[in-house]
Amino acid sequence: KALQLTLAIVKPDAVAHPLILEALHQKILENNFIVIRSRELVWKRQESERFYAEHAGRFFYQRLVEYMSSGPMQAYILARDDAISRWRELMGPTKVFRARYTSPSSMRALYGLTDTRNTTHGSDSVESAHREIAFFFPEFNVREWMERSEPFFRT
Ligand code: DAT
Ligand code: MG
Repeated sequence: KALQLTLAIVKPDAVAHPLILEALHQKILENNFIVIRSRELVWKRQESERFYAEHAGRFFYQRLVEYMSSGPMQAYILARDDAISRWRELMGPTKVFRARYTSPSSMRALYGLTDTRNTTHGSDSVESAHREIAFFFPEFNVREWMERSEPFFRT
């Protein structure tokens, strides 16, 4: 099966706890994701605003932007078949209380603090995955990686 790439973030609340970060890494590996790139970074407020521009004006936007620039986070390019939907399935629903009722073993159900501080991010479409990979890893060329490396990982 062909691999698909997605952009995943472990958000600041989860990076701040080493055991939670380790549990999330275990989830990544247990679920047969390949870590293609990984970097730690801290966003300036403007980067946070730009990444979440689609939510500008929503009641949680200021809170979200402030939180996402409040400390170190870890960003990953992950690969597997159906990576985008499989990663979002592991994350669980956006809202933590809903996650706890409907997907109690999801990452947000287990580790989420609030609807904003909800542990992880995952791209929601092929287009957003490409846009978000470019945002975090500007030197990474998706098309070139697919041509050169993807065949070697194919299962
Ligand atoms: P997701 O992260 O599941 O793709 P989204 O794209 O709708 O969700 O929203 C982006 C982030 O904004 C989300 O991870 C946390 C925050 N957010 C979304 N809806 C919220 C709400 N109702 N209350 C508080 N924060 C919210
Ligand atoms: Mg989203």
